[in-house]
Amino acid sequence: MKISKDQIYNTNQKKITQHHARFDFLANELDASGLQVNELVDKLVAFQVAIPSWALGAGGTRFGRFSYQGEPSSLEQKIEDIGLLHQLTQTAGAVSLHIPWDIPEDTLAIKEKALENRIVFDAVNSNTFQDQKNQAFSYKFGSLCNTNKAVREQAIAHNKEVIKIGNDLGSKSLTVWLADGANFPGQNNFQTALSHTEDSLKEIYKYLPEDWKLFIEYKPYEPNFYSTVIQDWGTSFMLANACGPKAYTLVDLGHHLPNTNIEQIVATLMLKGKLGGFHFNDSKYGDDDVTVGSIKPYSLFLIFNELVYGIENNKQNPYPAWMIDASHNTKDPLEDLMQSLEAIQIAYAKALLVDQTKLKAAQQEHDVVACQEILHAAYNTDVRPLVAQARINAGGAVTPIETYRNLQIRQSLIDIRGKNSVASGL
Ligand code: LRH
Ligand code: MN
Repeated sequence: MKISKDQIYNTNQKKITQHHARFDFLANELDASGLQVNELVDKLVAFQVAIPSWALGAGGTRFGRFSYQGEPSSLEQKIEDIGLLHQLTQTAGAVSLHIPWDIPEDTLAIKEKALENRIVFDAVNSNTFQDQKNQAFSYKFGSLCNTNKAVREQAIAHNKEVIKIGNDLGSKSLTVWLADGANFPGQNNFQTALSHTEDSLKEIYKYLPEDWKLFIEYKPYEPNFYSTVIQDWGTSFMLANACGPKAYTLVDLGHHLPNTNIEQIVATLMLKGKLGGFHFNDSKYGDDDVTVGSIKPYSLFLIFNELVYGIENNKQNPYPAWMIDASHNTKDPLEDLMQSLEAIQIAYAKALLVDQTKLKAAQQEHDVVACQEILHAAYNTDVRPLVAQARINAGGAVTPIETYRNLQIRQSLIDIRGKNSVASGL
């Protein structure tokens, strides 16, 4: 299913006058404070976020899953849905696949489909946190950390298989997240588990193509509830350094204990050249995987403030990979993803407004009040006209969700796919 340029143009026409009024007002404000508005808009146009292939249907919890009608039931249909998101938002130009949930049956056909939808393949994700049918050894007691060598070798082999699949598709990075850990004190020897994990990751690292990256994702708990081998940024950072220059830490915003200062972790990793990328989402309690910016938008702004500073000052850190990792329990998955994409663009745009030179000077002077005033001046600027202008310049919708609803896209997907089509994934 595709949306025609005319459909987007016609729905935009109803909004364009109001948009121009808002944009001109903001542009004059920003111009007056010496900012290059066109440069800001170009940066937003260039900012592309990868959509997780496992989050295009309804998500669920152990207490239940309420399916969403018209879900994509094949990888082709998932790429089509990401194509729809990209047509409307112009900022969803990539997909992050999860293997084996999304093994391409026909690699060439999938590459063709992606090209047609202007979608590139970002990081591929391995999965050694679930047992597949006719799998020789279970991952119940861990994968890369398992005391049983045969289990570790099976998990290493799976990661090599995922690299091969990704390489055929044109992906350039592998994300490893391990559920490995323990539910009870005494269940695991921490040192043995960590050493096995390090040695196993080094085996996988050796298999990485020259121009690839390895992203090591950390998480404090779930599904294990006493200990997780790669529990925090420090452990991931240590393992990335142990593997080598192509290994980096991946920051999933939901993988932090309450009140963790994530923006400081981001600054530290960028200074050390080891920030590989993000899984954007939001949360109030645990790994809730809810809509980006829906719970802690100021924290997201502070993270982007460190990212903008780091991209400018830490040339030792490669350009990070931007990915969403969310689960949609009560919203239309596509509307939820459009809200997340908007929140990411808004946080980035506000961070681009921070006067870093003035901030540095105020920090030098220990003018604590001025430091906050400078951040809040940016944060309290309504940048939505900038983000909308970036979409318009790239051929997208002024208001993606409204356009999606006006064009009754969900109903069209249901008409094509039926009410009971289910997407693979979480
Ligand atoms: C683990 C995680 C990881 C994925 C999974 C779908 O919580 O964030 O990134 O593999 O979600
Ligand atoms: Mn994640």
